[in-house]
Amino acid sequence: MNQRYESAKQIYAKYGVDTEAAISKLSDIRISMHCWQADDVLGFENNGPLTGGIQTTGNYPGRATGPDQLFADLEKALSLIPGTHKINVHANYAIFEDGEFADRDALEPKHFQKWVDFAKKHGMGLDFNPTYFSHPKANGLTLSSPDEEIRKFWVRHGICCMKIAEYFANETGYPCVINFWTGDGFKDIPADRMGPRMRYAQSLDEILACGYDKTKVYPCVESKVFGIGVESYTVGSGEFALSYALSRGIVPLFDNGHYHPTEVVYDKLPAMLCFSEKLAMHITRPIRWDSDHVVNFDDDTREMMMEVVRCDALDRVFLATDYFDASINRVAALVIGMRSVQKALLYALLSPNAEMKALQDAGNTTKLMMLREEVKTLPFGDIWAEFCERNGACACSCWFKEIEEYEAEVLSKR
Ligand code: RNT
Ligand code: ZN
Repeated sequence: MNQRYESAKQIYAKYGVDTEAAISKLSDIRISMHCWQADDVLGFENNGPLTGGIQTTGNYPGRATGPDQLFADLEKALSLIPGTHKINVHANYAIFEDGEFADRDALEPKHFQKWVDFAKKHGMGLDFNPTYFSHPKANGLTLSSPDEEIRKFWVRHGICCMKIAEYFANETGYPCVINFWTGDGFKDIPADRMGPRMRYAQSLDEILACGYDKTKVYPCVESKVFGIGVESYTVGSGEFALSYALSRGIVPLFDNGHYHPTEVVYDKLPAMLCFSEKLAMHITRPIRWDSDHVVNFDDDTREMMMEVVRCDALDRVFLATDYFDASINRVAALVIGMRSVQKALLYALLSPNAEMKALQDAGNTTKLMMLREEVKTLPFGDIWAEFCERNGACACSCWFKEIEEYEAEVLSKR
């Protein structure tokens, strides 16, 4: 018996919080871990720099190059994260056999078979993302392009990706969330703001018309406020993405780095849950801008997870991580970010939410404030440690020793 856990359990019980229920709920939550932190979003095509208004900074040694290294890094990260999760794959991580190459509009399920093998080996599901950047045909607009040839190319890419998403769902047995994001936009003031948006909507309509199993494939559209080199105008703005998703019955995706700095995603979630059965999230840490720092157990992350829990929406919100820091050990970055999301979820599950809601409804804001502050110092760490131990991961910082060993033996030799 773990004495610290037993004592913490009793303290939480005084607040009406059942720690066993919280631990068991958290054990069932699968977070979609993005594959692109391990190699700075470069993918396996090796044909150029990262584009699309996103950027990694830093040159920490040991970046994964090629599928074997990437799989090894993901495997190492997964072994240090409690629970079983999903992997979020991007289309530019297609794996070609010797000499073979397929352009983005000719990708097939077979190019992702190794991802399926990897997922099956770990009992995981896979999510997917078409890649509308880092490609010669993505120098300007993609799905919103006025050039029909370019626009159609990217529509075909979207359709290929829908098929791959369905393949992932069929093979793994878990539904596949497929997220549409493009960096389409303009550096300087556009003369036509509506045209590109009408074309983007048309392109998405053409992709979704390919026909797919709605119980297995969940298409999402991710909005954004601006990107590097795309400062004046973004085609897939917040209003566009929400209106498109709701009007077509697909899923709006919220990346918390994609809003003006004082806008908060934790207030958007409960608003949208009034209208949309499903929502999706990219959990990131924007510092001053969409900087995609590694997720930490901070106020923003806590409040977002608090809303998912309080709205009883754990089965309605698809959780995924999305960040890329090239200045630190990338495997550690994956572990820290995933564990931070789990901590935030646990913190939310350990809050006396029903009582706090009742206090709000009764207008007792004094007691509500008192409670909110008191729970901050409850022995959260003891419950987290118990959760980690029960879910096959180290509870304290000793997991980092494995990172150091891995760095010495594997990463530093690349
Ligand atoms: C970019 C978006 C998008 C990407 C990934 C790689 O700002 O957040 O989700 O990070 O597609
Ligand atoms: Zn994102």
